[in-house]
Amino acid sequence: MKVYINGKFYDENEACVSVFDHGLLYGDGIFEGIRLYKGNVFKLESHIDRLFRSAHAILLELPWSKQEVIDAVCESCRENGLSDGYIRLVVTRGKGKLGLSPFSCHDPRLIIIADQVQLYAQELYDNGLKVITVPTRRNSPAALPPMVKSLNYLNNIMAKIEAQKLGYQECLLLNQEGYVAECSGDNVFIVSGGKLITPPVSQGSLGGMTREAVMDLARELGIEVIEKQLTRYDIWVADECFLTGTAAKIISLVELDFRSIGTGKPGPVTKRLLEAFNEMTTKVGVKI
Ligand code: PXG
Repeated sequence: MKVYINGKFYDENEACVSVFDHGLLYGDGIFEGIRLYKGNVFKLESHIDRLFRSAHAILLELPWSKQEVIDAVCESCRENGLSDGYIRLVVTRGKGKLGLSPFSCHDPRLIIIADQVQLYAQELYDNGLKVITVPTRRNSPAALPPMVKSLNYLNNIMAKIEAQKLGYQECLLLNQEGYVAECSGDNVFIVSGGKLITPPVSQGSLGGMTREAVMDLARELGIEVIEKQLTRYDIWVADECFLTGTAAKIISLVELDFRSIGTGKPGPVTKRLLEAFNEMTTKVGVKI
């Protein structure tokens, strides 16, 4: 595999950054996870827009235009002969002096890894996922806004560890007020009374690309979409629940905190949305 760093491709064993890169020293940087479906990069412009918003939020000036980053992503896919896969885009603050100040860093690194994606096992798509709420709360937007896709993912990692130690693959995180925020790397939806409901991103989640796509698809299918605050109870008593994310796509959640959700099996609205989503991903996107 060839890895792109600032305009050049390196063999995966030779692709590296300095140990003085603040991305490593302080988690000072940002990233994107993007999917390639049948030669089409899904929502590429939207991902790059989000990357630039994340950069703006952490006062990281990117020396590349959006188009240059888009071209680099497509080139990385071609270089690796990919037509389906996963693109991990990372921007680090770059090499600098020891100390928190980012102002000694003058050369950010743009790293692009184009690889295969690891999915949940098919069995979990067929039967749904069981999830537990963990004690770790989602970062407060007043500390590190969850809208920033930063290299500082310890909040999510701690939550994931807590779930895995208890034998679960994914977890639900609540916000500082105890309302539903999101899962460690996925947004949360419920179906209740035929309506699709998800917490607004202001409740402490990332504005997911898959989330956005699913909301658009639901509206096209005539399903009402509502953004409102949710409690764990709302999920326990929902007709259906599912998670959305670039890696997972759409996966049904059939149990939360030992309570089965709906029939305890993936529901009809979830299935319809997944079908519509799968159909769309092969048709839209930027051709590499
Ligand atoms: N919430 C969080 C905290 C995320 O990190 C999502 C929701 C879903 O957003 P998208 O835009 O993917 O629909 C994410 C996505 C990785 C990786 O390499 C992380 C994500 C996606 C893909 C890969 O760890 N996070």
